[in-house]
Formats: sequence, structure tokens, C-alpha cells
Amino acid sequence: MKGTPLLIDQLLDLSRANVMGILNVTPDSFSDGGRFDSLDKALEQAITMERQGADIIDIGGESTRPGARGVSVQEEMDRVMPVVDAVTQALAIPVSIDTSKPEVMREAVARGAALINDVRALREAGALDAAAELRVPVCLTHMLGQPRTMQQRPAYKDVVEEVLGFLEERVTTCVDRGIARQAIVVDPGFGFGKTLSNNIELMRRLSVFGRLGLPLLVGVSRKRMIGAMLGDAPVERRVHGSVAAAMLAVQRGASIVRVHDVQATVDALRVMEGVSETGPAA
Ligand code: 7PM
Repeated sequence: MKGTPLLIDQLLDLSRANVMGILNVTPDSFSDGGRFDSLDKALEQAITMERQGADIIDIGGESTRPGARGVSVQEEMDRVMPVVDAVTQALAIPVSIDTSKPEVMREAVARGAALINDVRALREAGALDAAAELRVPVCLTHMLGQPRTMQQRPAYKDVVEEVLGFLEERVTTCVDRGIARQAIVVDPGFGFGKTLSNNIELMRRLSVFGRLGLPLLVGVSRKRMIGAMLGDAPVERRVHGSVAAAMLAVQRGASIVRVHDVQATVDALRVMEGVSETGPAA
């Protein structure tokens, strides 16, 4: 054992809601159409999100959209590392690395990434050991199956209890491997192997995840569930619905919301906080 673990409350102020700005560096990214595939564009977008009030920037090079195939370690490295370098150097806020690959985790943290965001919850070979050695906080997300097939008839008896049970098991596994409990964030994984009604039930009963006693991250921004609730709205019409969903998540206990539209979300959360801070409810 060497060094001390960096805990999540050393990275983010958990007394309020935090906004994680999404920086996709995939060529097929569904919501930005690969517009940020060049380094300049990516850096510019990160700077904009910081100015708009983002608390952390999440950089990802593997598309985990429903139906997507995996990418090689080399391809993910080539996409992501120049952006990790540029963004960690230019910004004051922390950077998180959205990956399931231990090689990418190690390289990104060596270059300054301060949080590992793994939608596979450190289940890939070597990922648990990499995260434990790197001593940065981790976000563990629930996903049923793999991106390529996860939306083919997902089924649960009780989606909330099953997702909760999965996250409890992953937290225990991480703690057993030497990751500090206070370095763990949990995420129910909206859209990752869930039907629309599964996603709605998770949101409706989100406060149940408070049982884990860990910070909760929610990612619903521009997702299909938002489009579905708006009568199949296309991605570019999902901004307002996404902001509403982020507010609902924070109201139900989310500490971090992962979003594309930072300014809109920050404004909505400021209004929410402004009202709740002004005095007794009634
Ligand atoms: C294409 C389709 C690109 C879908 C990206 C996506 C989450 C996440 C993603 C989440 C955490 C997106 C998804 N979603 N990490 N990464 N939680 N922790 O909509 O819900 O951004 S990828």
C-alpha cells in the first residue's frame, strides 16, 4: 500500500449539486455528430463548459451508445489522450476519464485525470486493480449486458432493487480490493440495458439509492428516454426535457448530473438552490 486515496469530497463540493460536462471524442457521438473530433474543437468546448459553470469535465473515446461496438485500446488512446493533456492543462476544474479499459485509465490518470468513470463498473479484466492502484475516485455504473446488445429485451423483476443489488456488490468488491468507500460514486445507468418504463421507474424511485450512503451520479442528458417522453423528439429537441430530468434527479438526491448542456443545467440548478436556500418550506 502506498499513498493515500484521493476521496471524492476532495474533488467536488458534495454539499450541492455538481455538473459534469460531457466531452465526447468519438467520431460517431450521437449528440455532437463528431464535431469535437479535432483537438481544438474539443478544448474550446471544455473551456466553454468550465466558463458556464461545469464542476468537472468527462472525456470519453468509446461510444457506449446502444448497438455500438467496442474500440481497440490503441484507437481509444489516440482519440482521448491529446484531449486529456490539453484539457487538464488548460482548465482549473478536474477531468474525469470515461473508459472501461485499464490501459486507458492508467494513461489518463498519469496525464492528470482525477476520476475514473466506468460504465462497466470495473468489470473488465485488470480494471479493478488499475483503479485501486491509481487511487482516484471511481464512478460505478449499472449496465445490463454490453452496449451492442443491451437494449435487446432487457428484463427485471424489480429494476430498482436489482440495480441497487448490483451496485452494492460492486462497491463491496471495490472496497475489498482496497478502494476507499469515500472514493466511490454510484450510478444507476439510465439507458444501459433498460426499457423506457425501467428508466422512468428508476427516476421515480431514485431516492432509494440514498440507501447506499454514497454520492449518486445521474446521466440522462439527451438520451432516448427523454426523446420518448416527448413523442420521439430528435436529439436536438431534447435539451429542455434533459434539464427537467436533471432537476428531478437532483431533487431525488443526485450529487452529480452528467450533461451536454451545461449552461442550461447550471441555470436550472441555481434557481432550484435559490428557492431551497431562502428559508423554511412553509
Ligand atoms: C453515444 C450514446 C455516446 C450514448 C454516448 C452515450 C453515462 C456515462 C454515458 C451515464 C455515466 C451518453 C452515453 N452515459 N457515464 N456515459 N453515466 N457515469 O448519453 O449515464 O453520454 S455515454
